[in-house]
Amino acid sequence: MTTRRTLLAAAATLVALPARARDYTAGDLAIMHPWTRAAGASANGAAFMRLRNTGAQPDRLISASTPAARVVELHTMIRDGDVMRMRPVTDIAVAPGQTVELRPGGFHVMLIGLTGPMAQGGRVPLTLRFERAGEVQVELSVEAAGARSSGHH
Ligand SMILES: [Cu+2]
Repeated sequence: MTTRRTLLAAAATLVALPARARDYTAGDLAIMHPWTRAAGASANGAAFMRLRNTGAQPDRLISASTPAARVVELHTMIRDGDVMRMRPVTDIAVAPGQTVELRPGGFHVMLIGLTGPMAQGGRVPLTLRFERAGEVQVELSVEAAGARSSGHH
């Protein structure tokens, strides 16, 4: 795993990405590349990341908060006929040995009512609360408004 991470870091350096999302750890959980999209004040936003459970116990993301939004919810996307709709979920489970991806079109942390603009290239603080790993502070790297990924995948 260490070798793989080193290779990823080297690849990121070569590509010279505009905004670099960081990785975080909390107990047995790795929170990788947390990111969001540029958006104006009072709009809604969404945060994405990968969650990897390297331990032997299940864990769950149970809530999140940020000063950047009035309300923060955990959402998934469900197919409703031929449209995709967002739906709140009570938690996002991360089983032992699993990696769960929060990404456009799937699970995301919904940022409702941004308290200010999120500018591309900036960083936005986000507190994640896990059932086992507890509270983790991360920073979202703000990518372009229409970005489909953090550019690290
Ligand atoms: Cu949503």
